[in-house]
Amino acid sequence: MKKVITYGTFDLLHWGHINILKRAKALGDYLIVAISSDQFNEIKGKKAYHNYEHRKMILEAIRYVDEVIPEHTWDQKVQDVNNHDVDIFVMGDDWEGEFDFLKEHCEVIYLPRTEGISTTKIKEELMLVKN
Ligand code: C2G
Repeated sequence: MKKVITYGTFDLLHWGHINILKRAKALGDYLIVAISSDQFNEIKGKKAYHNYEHRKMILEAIRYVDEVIPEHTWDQKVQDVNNHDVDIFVMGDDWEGEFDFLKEHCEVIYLPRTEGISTTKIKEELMLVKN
């Protein structure tokens, strides 16, 4: 069984997120998503609209996702890959090269981001509507 893992906040879930989850799952048989905890989001300088529990619930409802685990730190990826017997690590190419250190543990694939959508874009456009 080929296992894939990807990481992210996945706030205000949108079709760009679904695109990468769909493509990540298509690379193997089992997809693990490590979703950023609220505390880790603070470290990333992100404030998610939905809290960790709700973002986890939403991701677990997606047909492409087989397992959701928490992401607490930048440097848990090697142990995640080893502990979960992961074969492929996938991220959007806005992270191109950032996680190449994982190449000695698993395959590392950066997939093109989906253009035209982002959580930030959603928030900004909703602000305009409100005002
Ligand atoms: N993504 C995408 N296309 C978009 C928006 C996001 O392909 N239009 C991808 C990102 O490249 C990332 C994933 O969706 O691979 C999740 O995006 P975020 O929730 O913004 O995750 P991020 O804050 O980049 O966290 O340790 C890694 C970090 O946790 C990544």
